[in-house]
Amino acid sequence: MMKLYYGPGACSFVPHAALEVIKAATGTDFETQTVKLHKGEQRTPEYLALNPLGLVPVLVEDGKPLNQILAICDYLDRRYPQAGLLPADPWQRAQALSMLAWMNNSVHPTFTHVFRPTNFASGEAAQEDVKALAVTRFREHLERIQAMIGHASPWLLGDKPSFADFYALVFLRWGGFAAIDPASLPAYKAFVDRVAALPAVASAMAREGINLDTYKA
Ligand SMILES: N[C@@H](CCC(=O)N[C@@H](CS)C(=O)NCC(=O)O)C(=O)O
Repeated sequence: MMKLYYGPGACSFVPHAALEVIKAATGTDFETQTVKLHKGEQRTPEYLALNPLGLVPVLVEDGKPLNQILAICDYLDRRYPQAGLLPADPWQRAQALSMLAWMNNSVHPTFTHVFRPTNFASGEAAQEDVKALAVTRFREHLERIQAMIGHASPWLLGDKPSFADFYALVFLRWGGFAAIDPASLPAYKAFVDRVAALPAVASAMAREGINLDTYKA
């Protein structure tokens, strides 16, 4: 049985929600293992054997680990095409991967600068500066996603909810932690409410023990 290692509220939510979609579409069950990032569980020798970078997610299939969200998304789609997680048409599929690559290699690392400024500057003032600029850049990314949502039909990758929608939910939640008020991105917020109401997404959120209410004024 496939097993996903995830951190509650982390980017691992993207494959987690996808596994729930696959389960609903095909009956394929999966196991999960929580990795408490704040407790450093991603740096134990056992975990580093699965992912030497000490990051979630890891998908284990037949006892073998697969790292990196994009690779996991591609694998899940090819293994369970019935779930319709990525478009079948080659051009549409490449466009979908383009959006996911941008989310994974640009939007996501911008937030890493907000969350862990100590990784990017040594002095306290410099860290505050890194964080403040990263919040500005992150907000710009959220506005780009809001513009993409304006063209969603009805989901970001087309007629079926998928990875990009789940990533969009994760990013808006993270924005709340960075004091970005979701009410200031109303179309984005309405979209995420719609994503969160999907039964597969609601199941993954319940298992992770997370909600959308991360913003504190
Ligand atoms: N590019 C990686 C990014 C993974 C990543 O950044 N994971 C974060 C959580 S969102 C993590 O595990 N952080 C733990 C840490 O920094 O110690 C992927 O796609 O899997």
